[in-house]
Amino acid sequence: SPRVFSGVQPTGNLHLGNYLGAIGRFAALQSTHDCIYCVVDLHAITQARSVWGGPEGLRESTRSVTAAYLAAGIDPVKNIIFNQSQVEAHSELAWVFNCIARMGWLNRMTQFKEKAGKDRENASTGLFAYPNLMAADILVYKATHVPVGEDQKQHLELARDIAGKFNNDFADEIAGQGFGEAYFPLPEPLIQGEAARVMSLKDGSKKMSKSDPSDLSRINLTDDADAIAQKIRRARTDPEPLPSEVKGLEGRAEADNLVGIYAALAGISREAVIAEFGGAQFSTFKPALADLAVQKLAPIAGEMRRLTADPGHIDQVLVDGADRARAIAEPVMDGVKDIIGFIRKR
Ligand code: AQP
Repeated sequence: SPRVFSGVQPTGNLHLGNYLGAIGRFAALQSTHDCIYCVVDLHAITQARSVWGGPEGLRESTRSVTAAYLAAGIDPVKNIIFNQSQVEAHSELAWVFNCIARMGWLNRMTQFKEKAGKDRENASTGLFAYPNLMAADILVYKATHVPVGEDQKQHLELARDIAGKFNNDFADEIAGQGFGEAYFPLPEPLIQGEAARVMSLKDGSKKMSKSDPSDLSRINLTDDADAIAQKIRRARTDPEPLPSEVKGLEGRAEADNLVGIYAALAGISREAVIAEFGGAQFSTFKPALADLAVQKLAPIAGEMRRLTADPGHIDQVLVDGADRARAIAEPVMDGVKDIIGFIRKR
């Protein structure tokens, strides 16, 4: 049956991009798929300590991402919710994939270039190998579908390349041990709908991001109604009113972003937003957008606050989820060991 895997890094404030591109879509998949949703704490430490906040910050963010999953309606009994570092197989398979992926493949990853910035010599080797760990996260469950924002598409293509190369390099052993033609499925991205890529409120050419130094560039899931309204009011726009047709948004990145956010929050198309607001000034559209954002986000923020007030409960959700995740991942990892020729206890 189709299996979904996705993850979010515990690296600080979750924002509207994380919600509309990822977390907000996760719950919808639980009726049709087996879903595994991970808090990828091993990924978080690929960046500077100041980004993930040190041990206290990491624990707090891990609980906060878990709370966001639960607040977004993901059922932790029907699905699996856990933090990555509790399931050792992620690290084990990532090492194998470090030996499958090629330097040339990783050299093409744009996220590394963006996150490493100018000081590439000083980036961690973990940040460089990040996509190999991400491939391991997905493939250690033989997941077939991965709901992510558009920014992760390139990493997913790399995961497919890694799965394909492993299947190919060990084709004889895979067949010989009765695993059939391929050991790993080639996972497919699920990138759907409006606002799969939410842009910064201050610069329509950059994605909304946790690590942007300007808090005005993003709407955090924990922002209150005043903060949301203020950030939308101060969002950068051009001076023209909204166009009367969607194609009039071309070349107007900031306007397009706000229309896309409205569409995604309302669960309608950009066309429907323009049908309602075409010709309107931003002084009319922005307050409507702020009201909608508050209406959609306030209940999630409230539920996250309620859940994080009881860290013991959240930690138990993660421990239980990790036990169930391990039960799937370990046999897959045992197969990898047998295929490669690592001797293990039987
Ligand atoms: N701006 C965005 N629009 C749509 N989707 C987005 N995602 C992130 N930013 C946007 C999606 O959120 C999921 C989790 O992302 P992550 O926390 O694992 O890491 P990230 O992609 O590096 O996200 P951030 O928030 O922008 O963090 P920093 O600042 O560290 O780079 C993913 O599915 C991602 O696609």
